[in-house]
Amino acid sequence: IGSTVLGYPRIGPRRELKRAVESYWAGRTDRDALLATAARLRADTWRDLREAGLDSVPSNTFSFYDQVLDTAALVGAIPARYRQDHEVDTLFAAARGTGSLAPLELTKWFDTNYHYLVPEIDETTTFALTGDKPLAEHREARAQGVPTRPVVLGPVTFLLLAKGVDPLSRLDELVEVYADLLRGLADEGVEWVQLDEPAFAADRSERELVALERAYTRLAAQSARPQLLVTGYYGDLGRALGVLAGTAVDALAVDLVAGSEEGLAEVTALRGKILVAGLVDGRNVWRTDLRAALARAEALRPLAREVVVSTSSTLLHVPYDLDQEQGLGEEVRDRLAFARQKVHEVVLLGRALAEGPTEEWEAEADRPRPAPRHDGAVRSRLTGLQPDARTRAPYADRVAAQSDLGLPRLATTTIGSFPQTTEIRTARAALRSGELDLDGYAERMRTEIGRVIALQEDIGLDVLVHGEPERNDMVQYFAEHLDGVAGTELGWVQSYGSRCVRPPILHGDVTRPEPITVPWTTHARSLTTRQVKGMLTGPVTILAWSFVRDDQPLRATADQVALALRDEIADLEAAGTRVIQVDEPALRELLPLREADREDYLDWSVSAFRLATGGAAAGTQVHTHLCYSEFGEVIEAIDALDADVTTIEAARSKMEVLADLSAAGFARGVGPGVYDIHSPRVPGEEELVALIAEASRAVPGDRLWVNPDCGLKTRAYAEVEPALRALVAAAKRVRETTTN
Ligand code: THG
Ligand code: ZN
Repeated sequence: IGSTVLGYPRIGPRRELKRAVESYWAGRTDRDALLATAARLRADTWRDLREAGLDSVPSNTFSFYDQVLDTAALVGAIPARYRQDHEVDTLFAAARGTGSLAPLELTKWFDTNYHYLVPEIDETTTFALTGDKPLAEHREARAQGVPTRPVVLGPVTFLLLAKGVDPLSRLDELVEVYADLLRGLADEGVEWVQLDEPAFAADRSERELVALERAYTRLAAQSARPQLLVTGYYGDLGRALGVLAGTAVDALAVDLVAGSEEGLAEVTALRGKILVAGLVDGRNVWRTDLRAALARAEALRPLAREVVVSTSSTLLHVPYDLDQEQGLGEEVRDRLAFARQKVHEVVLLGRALAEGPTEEWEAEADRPRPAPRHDGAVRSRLTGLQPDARTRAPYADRVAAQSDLGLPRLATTTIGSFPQTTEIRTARAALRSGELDLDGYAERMRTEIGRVIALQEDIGLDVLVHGEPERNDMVQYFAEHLDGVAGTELGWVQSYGSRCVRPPILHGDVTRPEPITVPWTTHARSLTTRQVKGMLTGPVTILAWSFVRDDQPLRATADQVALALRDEIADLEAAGTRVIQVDEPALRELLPLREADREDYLDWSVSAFRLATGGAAAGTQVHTHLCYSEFGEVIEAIDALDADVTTIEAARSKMEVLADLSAAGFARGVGPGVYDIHSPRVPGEEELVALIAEASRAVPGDRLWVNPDCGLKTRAYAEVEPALRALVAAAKRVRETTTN
């Protein structure tokens, strides 16, 4: 194979696919226009990868929405209820729902910031080869003169990601469909196929490893088939590597960035295989140290029949092209590589491995790499921290010190953001284009804050928020206001479907040049006598949704961010703010795939949160907010955050979290979300009364908060206002009819 990459971004260098798809959804363009844009994006990708000099170019890395959904369509596993006349409409119906149907469930893809649609497998699922996307795209590329290697999600990972009663029990049937697929590809002259099994970078049971062995023994035994490359990225394959090497598959890809060489030498069966060495980081944006990578590749040679250079994972998680960025300073730019630059690194390494270092390789390897921004002050502050810097006064003392906040039992609040209206977006666009100056912009934001405060007073909420009109994204906003962090102009990365994010780049020591949120919160407080919550994004979430420097432990970067937030909290307090929320929606997200790595992660993440909040006075009520319902594995960590009030997503998990929390001994304030903001549906007062009453049986009224389950920025006022009125009325009724 020589040199290759395991996958590539697909939204288009300027989000062309997002625009095409959303315009098709809105009925502004027809299907042919959508298909034409998609074909052009694929063609551009194959041409670029070919011209860059890759020996093996992947295909089937394109997707209209999600590759797991595509795989479901390929093997006949899209539930019949979604079926439409045209395949692309079926995909969109399953992904987005229809007037009468809810969509498939969307959830996080391993430990990345990408989200996939969860296949539903039940007794009505009949696996069959019902699509030809891998073959069709291979033909399309070949017509363009580019032979490609189709990439398909592997059968075992597909079933492990699916929901239903024991999907893995359907493996043998599914593997026969993959065998059909391989036969068809071989008939067409396809030489290599890549099957991705990232589920095996996480802990797997004996039964799951046996399933893996069974699947690949069968697929490799197929007589008419392309050569098989099996990957398992986002970490070490662990025992799965030996299992796969023991089958007759032809090549194995290992992630040498999230994982390591450790243990490869013991897998003697690897010696007969092609080893695809993932040396160029597929998930982060740093340039590769080519000398170190080449040395590692050389050292692998005795362990395999042939060594091929590749990326550690698909490049789906990094932006397209550094050359599109105009605003990055050289001291940052010269340390970066986006997808296109990473392809070039892979090509250079592949050639250097085959023929020895070329002049071009030397030049790139020696191109100076500026040192990260160094800030002695933040470093000495961290080394000189007092032992109690991460510990607040005992909870009972805090409760006493906060008693003058004047809050009722079953206090009501919201999570922080209010709807982002057209006026807000227009003002932001006008600021960007220069039509509006900073003062004019700030004036519009203050007007909006005034509106939101007046509305909350009228509704009768107890703890108000300023509504966050000035924030585009809760991480990007803070990143833009910190030193040591860079933003991009076109560094978009797919989050789910047509939705993208532009992760900031945490490239150097982080400091806060001046207060970030204080003027907005202070303005909001000046308009009301009620408490207004200060709103911050926590250090773990800032790291989780950014590209983070890899020259020091995450722990060290998290603590620097935490100190900036600690100072922001001190400034909010000094300005008179008594309630401050530090959001950590991503705490669960960043949880490592392997159990063995979790203790260390939970230790640094909880420590960083506590460093951010540990300077708050006893009389300051610290809130935190966590999204997503699967809290089981992190419940003790949530407790260890030691926040006075924790609001959580619970509407969809029917208050089950409350039981989990009390079982874990959680005894501080808690606000289980009482309605689902992800849906436009307005909850009725009666159902809210029932939910709040149920919650009040588990949590005493002075610790129970009543709130929606997440921020309101994606909703419209037409839904938000009646929903909040119902929420306040319901809380009041339960307050009057209960005594605990
Ligand atoms: N911010 C960031 N990362 C996130 C989330 C976030 N990761 C997890 C989760 N939330 C992902 N959810 C979304 C929800 C909406 C959008 C993206 C990710 C979204 N993006 C706009 C789009 O694609 O049109 C662009 C937003 C922008 O202009 O910045 O709607 O909340 N960092
Ligand atoms: Zn949330």
